[in-house]
Amino acid sequence: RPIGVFDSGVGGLSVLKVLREILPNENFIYVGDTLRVPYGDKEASEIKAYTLECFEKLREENVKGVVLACNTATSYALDEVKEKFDFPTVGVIGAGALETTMVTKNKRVLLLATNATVNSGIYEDSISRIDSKIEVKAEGCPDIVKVVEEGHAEDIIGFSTCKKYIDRYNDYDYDTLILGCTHFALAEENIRKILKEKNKDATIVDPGRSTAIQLKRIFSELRLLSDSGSGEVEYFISGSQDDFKSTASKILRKNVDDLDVKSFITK
Ligand code: DGN
Repeated sequence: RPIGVFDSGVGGLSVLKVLREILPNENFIYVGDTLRVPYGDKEASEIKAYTLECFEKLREENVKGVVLACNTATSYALDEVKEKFDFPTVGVIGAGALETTMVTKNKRVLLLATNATVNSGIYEDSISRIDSKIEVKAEGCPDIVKVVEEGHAEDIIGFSTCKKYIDRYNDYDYDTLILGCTHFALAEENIRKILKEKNKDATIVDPGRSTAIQLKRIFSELRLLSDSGSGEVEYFISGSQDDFKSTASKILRKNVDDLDVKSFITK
């Protein structure tokens, strides 16, 4: 049975990439709610309802477990999906918060995320439960989601969009930057370049990557890992196939025709 990966859009592809590297003998089902992306400026009730609906699709595809590869959905819907679905689900925030506490030395952290994740305060809460002395400043960056969905994660448009937000913290002495939205991990190279231009020596934490590593450990303990898969991925998306294929092929550096993309209908 495949492992499910869910995001509101293409952001979860950053997590899928890592999962395929570290679990080459698994197959995957990717569900992206590209029709209703972004989730980041929606009400909590909507984020929950949409996430639950997409999990129904994952159940239909008979997944053995899911990575909730969206920080926004993790913030608002992780408890509910864990309660309602009997396969294990791993959210992206726990592992990211833990890694942050291990990485920061001066205990000053910058979090870039969606407005919804920032408003939930979930990173601050999770981090301060581990180390209450760590200060987190958080910035909602909706435009990064937008340009990444449009395929600009790695170009100059992605660069200037990320820079606009990071520039606001020139006077903040952070040593750790959290990519608190899976879309932002796709722009990591641009973000690294921006920090370098500023001579800013900050460690970048990608919670999606830490989560993939955590999932491998959890699934191995649950004896859910397979040795018969081959890294195949079936994509189910709710929006335009052409838009998804063009952005995903850039991100995955694959030929559009090699992507197995199907549509699913949302309510
Ligand atoms: N990729 C999602 C996240 O990690 O929060 C957010 C994208 C969105 O729907 N705004």
